[in-house]
Amino acid sequence: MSERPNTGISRRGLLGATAGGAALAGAFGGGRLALGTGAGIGALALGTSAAVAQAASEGFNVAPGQLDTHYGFWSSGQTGEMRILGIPSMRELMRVPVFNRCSATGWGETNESVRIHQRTMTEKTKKQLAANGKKVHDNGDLHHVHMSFTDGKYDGKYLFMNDKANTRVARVRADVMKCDAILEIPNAKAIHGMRPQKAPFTKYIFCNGEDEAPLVNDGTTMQDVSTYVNVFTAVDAEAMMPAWQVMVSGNLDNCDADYEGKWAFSTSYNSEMGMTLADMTVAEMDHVVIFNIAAIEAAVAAGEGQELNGVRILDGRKEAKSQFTRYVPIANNPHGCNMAPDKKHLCIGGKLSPTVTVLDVTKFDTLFDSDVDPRSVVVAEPELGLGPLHTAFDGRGFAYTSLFLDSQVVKWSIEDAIRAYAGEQVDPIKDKVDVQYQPGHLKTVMGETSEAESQWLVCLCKFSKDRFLNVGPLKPENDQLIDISGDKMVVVHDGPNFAEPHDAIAVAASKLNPLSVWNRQDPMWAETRKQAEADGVNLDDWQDMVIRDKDDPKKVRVYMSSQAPNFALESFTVKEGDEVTVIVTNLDDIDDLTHGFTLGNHGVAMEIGPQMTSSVTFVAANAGVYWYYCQWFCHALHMEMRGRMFVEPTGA
Ligand code: K7E
Ligand code: CUA
Ligand code: CA
Repeated sequence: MSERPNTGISRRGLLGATAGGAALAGAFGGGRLALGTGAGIGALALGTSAAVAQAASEGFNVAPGQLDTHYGFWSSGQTGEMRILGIPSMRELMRVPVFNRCSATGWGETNESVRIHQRTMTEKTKKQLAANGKKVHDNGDLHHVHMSFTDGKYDGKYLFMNDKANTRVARVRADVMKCDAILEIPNAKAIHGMRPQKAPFTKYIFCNGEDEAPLVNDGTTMQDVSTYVNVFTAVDAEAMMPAWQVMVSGNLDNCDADYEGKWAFSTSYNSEMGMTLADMTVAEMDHVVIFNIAAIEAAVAAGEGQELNGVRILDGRKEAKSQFTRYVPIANNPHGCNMAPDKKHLCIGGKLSPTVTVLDVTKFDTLFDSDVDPRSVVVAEPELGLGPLHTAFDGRGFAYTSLFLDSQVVKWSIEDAIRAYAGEQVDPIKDKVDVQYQPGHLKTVMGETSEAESQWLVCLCKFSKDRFLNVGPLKPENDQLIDISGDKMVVVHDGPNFAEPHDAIAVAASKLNPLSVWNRQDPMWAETRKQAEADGVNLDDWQDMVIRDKDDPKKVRVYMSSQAPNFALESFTVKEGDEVTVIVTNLDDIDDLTHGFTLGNHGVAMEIGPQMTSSVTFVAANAGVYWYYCQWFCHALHMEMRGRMFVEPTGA
């Protein structure tokens, strides 16, 4: 299908020999049905229990009381949260709500979290939500989590993540592991691929818009596909605001950035700008877009392009022939986009093609300097197996590619692939291992940084099939831990996971040092603090106050501190129809002493960590007595940590 050297037809050569794109897509989708017949079950490479025992002795089995060596940060797909796992134990350590509504912590309901949700919300979104009686979106589709970088290494400061469902990007502070910013990105649609700039530091978050739409999406040209565009966005990582945007030809899937801070690159599976599956797979070749950051920044500074919804947007489409972009043809419908820790090689997963295309990023300057063949930057294109999606890297020059259709991970040598492409007789494939089943992303520890390690690979499988007890029609996914320290890969652990982690990163524990107790001055509740000051309330001291707003007598603010096992207020009284804000400060200042506030029959619950202030606003619609209680077990008398809200009938 491309001009790559023919490395011989194997059973994995099937796709390369098929002509029709739609037929390929059919084969791809149908692959899961064929699964049961031996893609994995009979062929377990795991067979030698000696190998497993050896791996265990090398430390995958983290004993009770022992700590993991690495943090794993997992996406959760349509659940909308970020998860923290320990590696190598694969124990789930924490869930961090981001785009979802969280029953335990009140995320999406507390005033502090609603402010974060609404900070950059567009008027259109506000209108959409209000029409449905909502304050915030309470779903998200979080595919990718990545940490901020300094000089190509994780700096332990932030984690960034995308929401494909509602076109957003969020940031989690690594000091408290809480979301502190959500950005709704204007002009683009469906943020999918998302990566921080690796060097010299994470100035930008690069965000791919996956879905095409008219740039001014007001319904006037929606039937005219020629007015549709796709938009690439650079977000200012510190301000969490859009910095600039570039219109591109084709859609955008996954992205990554280089180790010099010069380029970003994105795969496109729909260079055709097709609206149907058949249309999206018709072309022999799609492409990777290369973004020239210096050229874009210069044009933005010079005021080129247009300003739309507060963002400067440049035209980087093919026909514009700008210095902002170059398009390198890649076999039909590529997916993964992974920069190797050697700082030189970019690997593009072929998906419908059984190949991974290796590009030399140090040659990208030549694409912008002259009219060379864009394929001249391709230095290897090994045929690896069926359905290559994503590639991970260790610190020894090996790459690991997930083969969705083959349900395997293939280990290969980048250097040998380059030699083979140049005509030498060398097989770049070093090992294959069966995984259960149909892997998407896979990650080595520290593998997307210049400090890649060579011990563990986590493979996130889309199907668990027969690996766990049957829990009904909805099955867990299966995240497998693979020991990659030896010549042969060994699967050492199955980790069931709920819908639906796409991607994960693994970070050495030494890179992080989260707080155990909040700083009382934390900006998370700065607005709440301002209101308290206006009300004459000292949030840092014992508070037991009920204040009725002078200007709006329907509004009541209830301030109460908490200290195990007491709320400062054993009861408070409001009137039917009042808009009540309850503000709770946890004055306990020791490790792991979280309180909560749950108000019976009001849909109200929130977390109040040590030294934290949280608040929630609701309307007391019905007269009567309602108990509130602490839902976080905090003390021998935790059950007794409760009080009453009296709601007086109107007119009382
Ligand atoms: Cu990173 Cu799942 Cu969104 Cu590939 S994507 S699998
Ligand atoms: Cu405080 Cu339970
Ligand atoms: Ca295509």
